[in-house]
Amino acid sequence: MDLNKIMNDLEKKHPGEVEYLQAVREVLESIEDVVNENPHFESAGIIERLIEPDRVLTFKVQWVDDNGKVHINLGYRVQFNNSIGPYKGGLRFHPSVNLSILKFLGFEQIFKNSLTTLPMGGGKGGSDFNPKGKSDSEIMRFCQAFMLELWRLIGPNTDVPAGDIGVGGKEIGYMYGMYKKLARENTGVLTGKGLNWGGSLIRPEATGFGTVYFAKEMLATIGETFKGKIVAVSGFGNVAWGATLKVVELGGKVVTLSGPDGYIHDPEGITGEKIDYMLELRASNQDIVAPYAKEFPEATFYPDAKPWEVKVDVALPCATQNELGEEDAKKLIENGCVCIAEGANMPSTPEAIDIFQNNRVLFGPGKAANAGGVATSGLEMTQNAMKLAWTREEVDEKLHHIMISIHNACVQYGEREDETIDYVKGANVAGFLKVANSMLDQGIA
Ligand code: NDP
Ligand code: 2IT
Repeated sequence: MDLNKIMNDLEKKHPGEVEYLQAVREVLESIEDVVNENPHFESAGIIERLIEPDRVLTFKVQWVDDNGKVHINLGYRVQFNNSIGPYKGGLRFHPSVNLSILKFLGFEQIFKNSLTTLPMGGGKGGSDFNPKGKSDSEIMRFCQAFMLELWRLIGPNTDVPAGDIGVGGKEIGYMYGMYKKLARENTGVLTGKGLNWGGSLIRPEATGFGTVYFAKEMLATIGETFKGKIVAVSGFGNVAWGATLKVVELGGKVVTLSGPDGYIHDPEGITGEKIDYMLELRASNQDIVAPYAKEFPEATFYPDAKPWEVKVDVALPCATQNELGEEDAKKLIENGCVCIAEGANMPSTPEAIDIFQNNRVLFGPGKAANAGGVATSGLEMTQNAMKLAWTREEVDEKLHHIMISIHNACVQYGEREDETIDYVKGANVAGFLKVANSMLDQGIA
């Protein structure tokens, strides 16, 4: 495989799509050997077919705010690859959303979903709509207008969206209500639904829980546990919340959370009512974390800074892409951090990843470490198909088992000669092989 040629061609076709090109390069670099060992992948054009989405759908979303003013946003759905199951992946509502970001997320989703062991292909969608500061009725009208276009493109056996940044249970509810009316059916077309109408227990917690289950397995490879560990978490959204809950349950101490305005350092640990307060902050729709330090005076707010400067044993980036750079990685290593597990998608830059890998610390990339969210979405689809609901314990046990199996797959394909584990390679190769072999089986259609 001529990696440079493939990347140059892709860049020419999609100039300026930096996040997408970054995500593709990272995967291709780590599967290069496997592709070269399997010439039939090359003759079937597997790589070229895999890096280009099946289709990209864009549409206009027009809605009216509470003052009667008309707004126009862009809506997208990127259907990337459905070799192992229906397209599956979240919807992101954030002003930064563009095609490059959704294509990177859709591409990552292919391998992540493959790792879950469940039959789900890769996709992603969203809008540049900014939910910040919007009233509930504005959010409802936007979600309805968005679904007015999206509903034709999705279905319980073709493409099943869920949440991501800016899309939680509330938005899924408004979108589901509109879908049901337009499609005249009541099916599991979205995941992350409310518990009363087809949602799964544990889905809200699943991404964060899964990240911590994965980190627990990583720590076990060096004879360590979460007990007594000091942990930095970034973000204060859905993933950060679930991760904090689980770290505390396993005996660790979470000392940071962050927002776009800066980070909070709480040396006493974020537990109990403080974790509940994260939900309140989030629900306030203001997206700032500074008020935490007013509510809990033992904490300090550091404006325009990142939590990676705090001395911790474990780091869980749970906010957004490229939020942890080279200098941050150096700082974490200098301070003795032994394990980084990505709750967010692609939060570490390529330079930061190199530093983690070269220093042989445990580094779990998002497509493995945060796969628990979509895995539990898959379990929600299973329950919907059976028209049954599992208990909390049943779902949690299945999620835990899936995270252990993803860890095993990373070890199988990522073990280095020095017996440490390259989780990036392990996750990419394991995820890739299942998809590539399915594409071969199904011919060029
Ligand atoms: P939420 O919307 O619940 O929370 C994310 C929040 O983090 C955003 O509102 C954003 O605020 C804030 N944020 C953005 N940039 C930064 C930053 N630099 N530092 C700190 N905070 C920041 O989203 P989720 O918790 O669902 O998603 C977080 C990450 O996890 C994303 O990368 C997502 O793709 C990933 N993920 C989510 C899954 C899920 O099931 N929800 C599953 C797997 C991965 P603002 O809007 O002000 O920029
Ligand atoms: O990035 C992700 O895996 C998600 N946002 C969850 C996707 C899903 O379909 O549950």
